[in-house]
Order: sequence, then structure tokens, then C-alpha cells
Amino acid sequence: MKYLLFFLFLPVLLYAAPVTLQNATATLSQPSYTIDKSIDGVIDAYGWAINAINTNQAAVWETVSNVNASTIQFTMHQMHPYHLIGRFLFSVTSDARSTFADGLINNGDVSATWSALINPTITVPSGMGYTILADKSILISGTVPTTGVYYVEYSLPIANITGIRLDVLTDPSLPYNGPGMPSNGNIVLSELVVDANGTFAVPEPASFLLLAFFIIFRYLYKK
Ligand SMILES: [Ca+2]
Ligand SMILES: [Ca+2]
Repeated sequence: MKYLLFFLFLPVLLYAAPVTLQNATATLSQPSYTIDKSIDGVIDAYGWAINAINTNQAAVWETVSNVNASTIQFTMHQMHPYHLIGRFLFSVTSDARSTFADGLINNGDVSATWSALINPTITVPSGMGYTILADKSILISGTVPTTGVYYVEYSLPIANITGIRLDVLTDPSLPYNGPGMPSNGNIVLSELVVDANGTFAVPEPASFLLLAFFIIFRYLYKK
């Protein structure tokens, strides 16, 4: 029996995998800069923008497949001149996909049981810095480059992730309170790319195959 228990922990592999997103949904999108452009595979000067500065806004996406990983990495491409995000927060959920992310670009359903991600590893463009605030959000500071990429990595607190949420938040340190870094306080998220690393269970057929080999090996070894 102890061998069987050992086996249960055996069929686990370590690898990195892209996380595909769908049903981009936002509380607000600026015309021509709608939330769907955040995951259209195009990294250009368009993307998700908001035409109401000095307001908190949120975007959510469904994962196409449940994510079971130890870490998740967000690559935030921002290609519209100087329109980098000033303050933001990432969260994840394992709620049923039917209960959030209705695909609307304005007044979309962003309500779910969200777990805010904590203790990020962050890389921002040269000349920029960041501060982690009490609400777990990340506040960016420093010289705003023309274009830039933020890399943000977190450990995942829950399994079977079905959705990701990005809050863009106001802060008095930002122009017009933000949530963006340009002089008008807006943002443009050109593309959000997500990857996950860690332990993934081998699909069941492979487990059965490994179990068969294990039983055969045990049989031969005893002979
Ligand atoms: Ca895009
Ligand atoms: Ca949905």
C-alpha cells in the first residue's frame, strides 16, 4: 500500500505553459481601445484604455483551461506612448466561468470570488520603481518611458484558476490621480500575456500507463 501512495505523488511534471485567456470583460473601455484588444495577439499602440481618468476600473478574463500551477507570470505590454499603468492589482478566481466575465467591454460582469495575489516579483522598465501598498496593489513611480513592459510573477494561492482580474487604481501620486502615468492619467494595456509554472498532474491515461509499468516492474523484481 505504501508503494501505491508513493505512486500517487509520482506522476507530476514540472513545466512552463502559456495561459490562454478568453471573454475579455471590462467595467469601462475607451472607444477604439476596448478590452478585447488586450488579448488579440497584437502588440501595438492600441489596447485597453479608459476614458474616465481619476476612477478605479477593472478588467477580467477567463482562462480557457483550469490553471493548476505554483506560479503565474503576467507580461504587461504597454506600447501607446507614455500611457503606462500607474497602480494595479492582480487577482485570481476558481469560480465557474458562467458566473463572471460576460464579455462586455463596458459595464461588464467582473464580480467573482477574487483572491488578490501577494508578494510579487516585479521587473519594470529602467528608470521606474514600484511600491507595494497595504491593499496589495503595486504603485509604479519614476521616469515614464515611451513604451514599456512590466513583468509580474506571483505564487498562486488557489488551484483550478478559471479567471484573472486586473484592477487599475487611482493614486494621488499619479497625474490627475491616474490610474495611468501619462500627463492625462489614462492607461493603455496593449497586450496581457500570461504563463504558469509548476506542478501539473499528468492526465489520467498517462497515470494508468505508469501504474501498469509500476505493477509489472514490481512483479519482475519479486521474481
Ligand atoms: Ca493587443
Ligand atoms: Ca463567463
